[in-house]
Amino acid sequence: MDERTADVVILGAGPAGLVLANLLRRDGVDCVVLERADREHVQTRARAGFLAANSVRVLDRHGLSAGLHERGHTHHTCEFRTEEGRFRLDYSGLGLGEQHTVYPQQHLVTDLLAQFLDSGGQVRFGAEALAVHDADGERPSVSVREGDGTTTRWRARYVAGCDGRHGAARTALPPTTRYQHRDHQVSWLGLLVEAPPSLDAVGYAVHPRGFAGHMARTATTTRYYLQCERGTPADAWSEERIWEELDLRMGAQKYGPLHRGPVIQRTVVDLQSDLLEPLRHGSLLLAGDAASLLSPSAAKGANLAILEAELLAGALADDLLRADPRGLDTYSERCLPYIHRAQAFSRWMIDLLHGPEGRDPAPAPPRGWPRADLASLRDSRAEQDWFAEHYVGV
Ligand code: RFL
Repeated sequence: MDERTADVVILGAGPAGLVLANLLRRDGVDCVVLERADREHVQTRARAGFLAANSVRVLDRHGLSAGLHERGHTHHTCEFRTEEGRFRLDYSGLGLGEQHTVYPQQHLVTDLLAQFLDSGGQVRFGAEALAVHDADGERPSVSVREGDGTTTRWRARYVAGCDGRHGAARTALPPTTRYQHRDHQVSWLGLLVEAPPSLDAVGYAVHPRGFAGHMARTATTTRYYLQCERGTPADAWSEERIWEELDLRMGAQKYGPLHRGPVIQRTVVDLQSDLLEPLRHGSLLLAGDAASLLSPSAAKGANLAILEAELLAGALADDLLRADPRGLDTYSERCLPYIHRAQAFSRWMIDLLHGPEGRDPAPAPPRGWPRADLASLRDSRAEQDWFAEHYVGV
């Protein structure tokens, strides 16, 4: 078997792996990124779009933000709709006064990849990590199936598991790892539509037929969500039915028509969250979705991934270049408060946006009937400040 070495082997070329790779390379740490998919796939996978102010600060700090400042746009308003009425919150004037930058994840990933490769960084596409070995010890290794079908073994000082929820890093964790998982019993049909945004705000519609959401992506694409029954296949609804449901739930008749266009991507997301604790197991460190999964209800996953990647990069550089292990020793405990807050807020958003129908009837929503929450969000400045701080923050 072919053997190779790098000080840090990074599994996965998503936001977590690529921010980490860029920061390590800039610090002069020897690293390689192993990515299961091909480059085209990685650069076109449409997922997140809302970057928190802190994510932009991290990317600014490390010279990784030129693309998002050039092509992204800031966003600071959300609109809640029910059958009874609607209200808007300009969250840039609430809480900490922060706003989002809308920049599709696939564009960010494309930028991060280009910067890493241009600086001489090494990404092996089509290289699937099969297993992480000896994570307990000082010389972990990763067995990898390369694109041509051959198997290689990468030896490292550290392995960074940035390979998402179904990656190899999670399977290398010992049984002592604490695993918390929550199924929120809600499913969304996520749609990417080739049409300009229909409103200048994130739209959240709480409707007896289920939740509907509207999120800008670019001048010509918009993401919509429709709550659907668990188990609904992604292609079950015709485009006609999709637009009927969106019109109805978003109150298009009352509040204005939605810009229609072809649905260019559809996926069903079962809203779930989980956490593997601690985030470090010997020489294996987790970041991004590999460490904790968040439901997309509050748009936190990519933002946590960026935050954790920066913390991990600093800790690895301190250890490898300056023989200072403190950052790695405390990596997990420094990340956990951010994860806990993001998960708590995402849960709160799920309760806010969904009625009891479509949810598991067993655990009652902790905050009661969601419209009471909506009313206090509409009327209470204290509630609005709290919302804004958590909505944009990580
Ligand atoms: P990623 O992006 O999943 O990247 C992991 C990479 O690892 C590769 N991989 C492997 N490579 C080698 N060997 C293996 N064995 C491998 N197994 C997997 C994969 O091919 C992939 O390239 O994880 P990362 O970097 O942790 O980033 C996490 C984010 O992608 C995720 O949290 C967000 O997309 C979540 N999310 C959102 N987050 C936000 O902050 N704001 C949003 O607006 C937002 N919208 C969303 C979202 C997620 C969504 N879905 C699809 C669940 C909207 C949606 C619809």
